[in-house]
Amino acid sequence: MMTKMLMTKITNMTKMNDLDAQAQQILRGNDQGTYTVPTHGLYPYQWNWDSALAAWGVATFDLGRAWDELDTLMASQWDTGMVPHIIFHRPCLEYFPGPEVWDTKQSPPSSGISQPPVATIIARLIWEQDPAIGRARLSQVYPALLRWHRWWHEARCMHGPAAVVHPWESGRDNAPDWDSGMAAVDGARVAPYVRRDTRHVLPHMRPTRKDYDRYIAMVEFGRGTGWKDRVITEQGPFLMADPAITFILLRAHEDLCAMGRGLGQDTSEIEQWADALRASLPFLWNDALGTYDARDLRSGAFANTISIGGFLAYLAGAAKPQLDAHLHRVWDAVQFGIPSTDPAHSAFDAQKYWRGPCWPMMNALLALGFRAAGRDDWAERLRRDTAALLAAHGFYEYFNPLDGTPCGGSNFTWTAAIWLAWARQGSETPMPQNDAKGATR
Ligand code: 9WN
Repeated sequence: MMTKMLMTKITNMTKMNDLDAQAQQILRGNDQGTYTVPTHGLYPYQWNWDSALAAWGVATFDLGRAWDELDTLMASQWDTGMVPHIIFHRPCLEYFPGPEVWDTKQSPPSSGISQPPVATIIARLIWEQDPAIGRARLSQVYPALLRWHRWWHEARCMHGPAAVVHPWESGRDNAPDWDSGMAAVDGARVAPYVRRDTRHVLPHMRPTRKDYDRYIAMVEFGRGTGWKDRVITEQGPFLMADPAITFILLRAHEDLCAMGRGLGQDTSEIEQWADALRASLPFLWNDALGTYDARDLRSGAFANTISIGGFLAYLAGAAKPQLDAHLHRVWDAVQFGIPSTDPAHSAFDAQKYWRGPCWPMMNALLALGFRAAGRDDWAERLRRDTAALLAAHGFYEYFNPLDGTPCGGSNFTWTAAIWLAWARQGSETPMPQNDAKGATR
């Protein structure tokens, strides 16, 4: 007779297999041949860090296709070295602002700003998965990654830490981290426009109209300069130092060095960038708050926000005891994973985009950091939290960290990808019984 434990184990394994199949199906369904959209409708183009995470997930069942994803992303690189945050491979009216608003005059058409350089971190992970196949594929993308890192160093790290010229460049679009910088942007004079995002997702989960006016004003400014980085960083309406990109870039520099050495390249230039970037970390340390904090590079003011931006310090071996304390306070305050903004912050909102929700892809990056910091126990706790969340609620863009309510887009690429590449690992994953209620319209 089968024991209860054995039956539970078999049930759990069946559920795992179902979830694996579902996740693969989502990635295949969002696959456009040589790149993957984050989700149909809401985000119908190729996004930079989404694509990198897609590659990580796809690598679990088709390594060649995973490398193709990175190739397509890097093929959109500008002559300046910048790799854009959106690549508009084919026309689609479902998204605003589209290629005509950005008007970057690139081929393929793209946006005029970048996104966190997660692609380098992922390239190393999939290279190490099979170094024999990876070596040839890596030699193709390595020069482009190197040029992109040089661009970060020259075009965005001129004040030390990595700066963003638009909240969209941070990937954490409407995090309270950007509120003070956003307040200085005049959105009152933007050309009339129609939003498309709120046709796909409930408006209370998305940024406000006022936020959008300012986002578009920043795009109009960039377009007016002909997308000249120097003019945008010196005279643009918004310039803030982003701890998250700074830490991701530090980790990416380290990964690029490892890959460069593996290819027999001289990596001294990358090491110098990394040294300079690390030396800038004290500038981001908000001692009064005990965290790394976003900082307005025009006024010097801190954002005064405890968020995942600061927690990514583990990824760069830069954590401190005060940060450990905040991390655990914030983590213990919610049911699922690590919330994007401190629940004690006055701007915390459990369902509004980056103002509080839990983002499984962020959990995956944080867990990479915890492992690098030797905190395998934290990484495992986070993995189990994330696996339980996805098993109960499905593959949505992000979630309410208090009760797991799915938010944003459904059938979401990066959530499916991190399930396959990270969250599903290990047999101890708890498998709740309840089903998801969709967030998308
Ligand atoms: C603007 C695609 C992207 C993510 C970002 C996320 C959201 C876009 C938007 O969706 O941003 O880039 O229109 O809201 O904030 O991190 O890459 O998933």
